[in-house]
Amino acid sequence: MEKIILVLAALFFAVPVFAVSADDEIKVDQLGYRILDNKYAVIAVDKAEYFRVMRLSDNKEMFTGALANPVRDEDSGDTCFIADFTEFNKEGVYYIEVNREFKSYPFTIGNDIYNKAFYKAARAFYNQRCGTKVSGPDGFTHDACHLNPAVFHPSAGKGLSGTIDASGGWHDAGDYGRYIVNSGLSSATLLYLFERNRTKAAALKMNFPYSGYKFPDLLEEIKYNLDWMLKMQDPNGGVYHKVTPLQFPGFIMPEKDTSKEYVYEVTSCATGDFAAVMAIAARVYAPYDRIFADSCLYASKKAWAFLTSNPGIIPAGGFKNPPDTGTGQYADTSDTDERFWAAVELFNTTGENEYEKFIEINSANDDPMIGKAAWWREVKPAAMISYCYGTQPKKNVELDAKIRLDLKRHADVLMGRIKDSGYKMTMLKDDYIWGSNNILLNYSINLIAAAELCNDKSYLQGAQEALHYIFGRNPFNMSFVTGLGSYYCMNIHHRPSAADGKEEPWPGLLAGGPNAQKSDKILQGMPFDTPPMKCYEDNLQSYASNEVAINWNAPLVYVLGYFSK
Ligand code: G3I
Ligand code: 9MR
Ligand code: ZN
Repeated sequence: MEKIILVLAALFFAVPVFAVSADDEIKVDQLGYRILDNKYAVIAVDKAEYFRVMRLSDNKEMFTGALANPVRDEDSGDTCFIADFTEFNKEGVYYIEVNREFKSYPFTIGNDIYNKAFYKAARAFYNQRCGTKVSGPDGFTHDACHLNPAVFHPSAGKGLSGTIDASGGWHDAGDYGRYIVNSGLSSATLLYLFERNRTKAAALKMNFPYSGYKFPDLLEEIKYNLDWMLKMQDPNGGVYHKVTPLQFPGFIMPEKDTSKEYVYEVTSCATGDFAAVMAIAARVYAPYDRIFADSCLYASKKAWAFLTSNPGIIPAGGFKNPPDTGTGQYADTSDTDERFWAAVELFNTTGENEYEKFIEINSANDDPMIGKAAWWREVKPAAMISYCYGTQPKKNVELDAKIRLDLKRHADVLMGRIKDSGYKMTMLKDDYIWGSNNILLNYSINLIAAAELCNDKSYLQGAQEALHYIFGRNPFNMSFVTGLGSYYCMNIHHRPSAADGKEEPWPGLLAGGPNAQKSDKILQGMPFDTPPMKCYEDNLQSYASNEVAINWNAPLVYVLGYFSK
């Protein structure tokens, strides 16, 4: 089935649009493939004999290969032939043709294919800024928003009354709420990229409409959110859970949203996440601003002190919205992983024995030490990896070795899943839940860590397969990132994209992806036997598969940054 996508040839010359046509049967990474890396396309047809790699400029055949032994991909229900053109490594722009009948979208073979995506996905954080006007060369803009003082919600606890300046930070997702828990892993993931890939991360330019700051652009952007997080710490060291209105606003621009905003109670999960992030920030910002770095460490230690004085989860049973509130919860019934993460990062930054002892006691029964992807509710995988990246001389070498051994075993399991899957995926059937694209990318973060910490570069090939899926090699033959690829999601559940009067969605935003839980009416309208990987619709109303969120863009930025040139 051929699909024709109209693409503006050039914005400046009003050149008539030209059409890029493709057949959905052939799925490729619409950004492309690096020169010496694995290169697979997926051909979802019942019968196919051979494929050809054709040069786009003149339709010249550049490579040809046989197609045999298709894989029945259970998670999509597709029969997948794999077109392997790995050995073809001539830079250029191509498309795949099958049986002289079907052809793919164009793609590039080159080592800088991720650079533009890295920039757009990182800049999406700037576009999510709250409390300030955002503008830029891409023409997407909103005025300053949510500047009124917030009031403490009555449920916030005794002694908390009046108003608080809770302005700033990043809008969480398609809504304008700001949530400490989700800010935690999101900010940390970006800080980890900087810490572990400093050269590339520090070289990223984000086109801010202002100058005079003293940090590399990515750190300038992250600091915008850290500054807001620091406002959310109570004098007792605990951290308030979120700042949102009572209910989600309509689909209006942020500056039009005059909803009264409430700050909600201190929670131990938020406090643990906060302590971890601020400890990471303390070491990453130290070379640029010692005073800011020290303030982060002070705040982290204060949060840790609050946690040690309150050993049980706060509130009991974990956060729940009060009856009058319908915004996001980021509800979690366990805070042990957040406490563990705080200890790891405080140890990585200070080397102090108190944290090392906590780490040893609270990992003694973990077996395996790592076997899943990190996500906002389960941060321990990120903590385990961070412990191994840590460089403190008093680190427990046996614990470090045990984590690395289990990380390698986990990576081998992921590589086995890729090998057996038609779409070369690390995902389990049960991973197709709300924000599944984020889980996929966090598996890739684990594979990158295994390559570096277990000294086996073969895992990097596996880590990249997630990017090929995200950018088009999926059942929808569509890029899940706005503004990237020939054909990408257009109707994301994102208030500025829906309210700004433009057809184009705000760029660089990753849609949550297939969600077999079918947690919205659009997904519930799908046939009951829809395979997990197909429980997605590019529909504004499908917030459970087509929203965007900072904790989904963060691992995208991390993996793109790692593989960019
Ligand atoms: O982890 C369990 C899994 O073990 C279980 O098998 C599966 C099926 O029951 O459920 C999994 O938990 C789900 C979790 O997402 C997985 O990510 C929960 O059921 C599901 O309710 C939860 O959804 C969260 C959603 O808010 C609703 O609470 C998403 O994680 C979270 O990303 C999303 O966050 C929203 C904010 O609240 C508001 N801002 C937008 C943002 C993105 O949609
Ligand atoms: O827009 C909201 C989105 O940010 C949340 O992730 C989602 C789930 O909490 O809820 C969305 O808001 C919808 C609400 O849940 C139901 N009424 C329609 C709202 C807008 O789609
Ligand atoms: Zn705002």
